[in-house]
Amino acid sequence: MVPMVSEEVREAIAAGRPVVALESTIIAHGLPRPRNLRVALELEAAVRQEGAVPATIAVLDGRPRIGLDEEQLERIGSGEGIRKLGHRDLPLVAAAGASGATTVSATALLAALAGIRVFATGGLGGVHREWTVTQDESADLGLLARTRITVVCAGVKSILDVPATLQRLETLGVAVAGYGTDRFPGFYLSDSGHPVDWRLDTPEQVAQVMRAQDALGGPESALIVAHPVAEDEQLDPGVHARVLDEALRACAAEGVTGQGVTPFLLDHLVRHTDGASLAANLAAVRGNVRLAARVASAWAAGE
Ligand code: PSU
Ligand code: MN
Repeated sequence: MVPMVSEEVREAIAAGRPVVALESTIIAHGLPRPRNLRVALELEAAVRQEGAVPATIAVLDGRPRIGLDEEQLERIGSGEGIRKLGHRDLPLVAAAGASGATTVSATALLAALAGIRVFATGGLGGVHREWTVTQDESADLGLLARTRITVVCAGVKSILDVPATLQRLETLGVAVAGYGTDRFPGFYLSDSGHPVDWRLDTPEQVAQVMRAQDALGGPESALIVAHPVAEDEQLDPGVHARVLDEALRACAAEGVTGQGVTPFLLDHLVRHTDGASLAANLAAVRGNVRLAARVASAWAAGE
């Protein structure tokens, strides 16, 4: 199951030009159709505008693909026969010849294997509320503890237990820095209510940390660049608290578990906030993609 890297992405990697990996689960399972396909194309365009090459990652017919054309993005966007893939699913989907969208864990692994160092997404997975009962912790965290990649994200999804997730990241030894802030972002919200120990303010500073990681050696862990959505684009915190509470109760009442939990909660929020949560989610992802392209440029410039 050797990953297939598109010509454009392959050439950019070989020439040391900036490349940004993008995940596909957000397209297939995180955003409503048909808006999702437009968003996928828009995110790729934003990476290009900032001078980097986008590499959206997915698995099609058993083959991991790094860099998708429009037809392939349409397949992912249609959601038909598109499974949700964590990194543990990669050998299974390959052997089955099946197709799927990659979550943060699967995307980060495939990107790192291909030599892509910078990755942008919305919010990471993490430790779910009720973890003591369900043991539901996203595979994103464990994978980021052993993969050398820089992830630009708006923190972790606010549907999670944020302080528990921050604690797990500390335990796992994953570096976390706020971008332009001392507060850990809250995905739909600019501030999760929790502080972050380190702050970076420019793409060059992020690239410096990446170089320091490599110079130091040690465990091949990630760097999380936590970039908040602008305050005037965030979801109203009162609405967020109320609707999230309803969503969590609906999820429990309907008995949704495992991989279904995150898509269920995100969809519930979209439908019960008149699209306001979608607007905040998109604003966060757009900002992250642009920042990731600038980080990739600063990284490429220093090599
Ligand atoms: N960020 C978003 N929307 C999403 C996700 C992230 O803005 O849908 C996806 C990512 O792919 C992340 C996944 O890896 O949700 C986490 O799913 P789980 O909690 O099942 O591990
Ligand atoms: Mn889970």
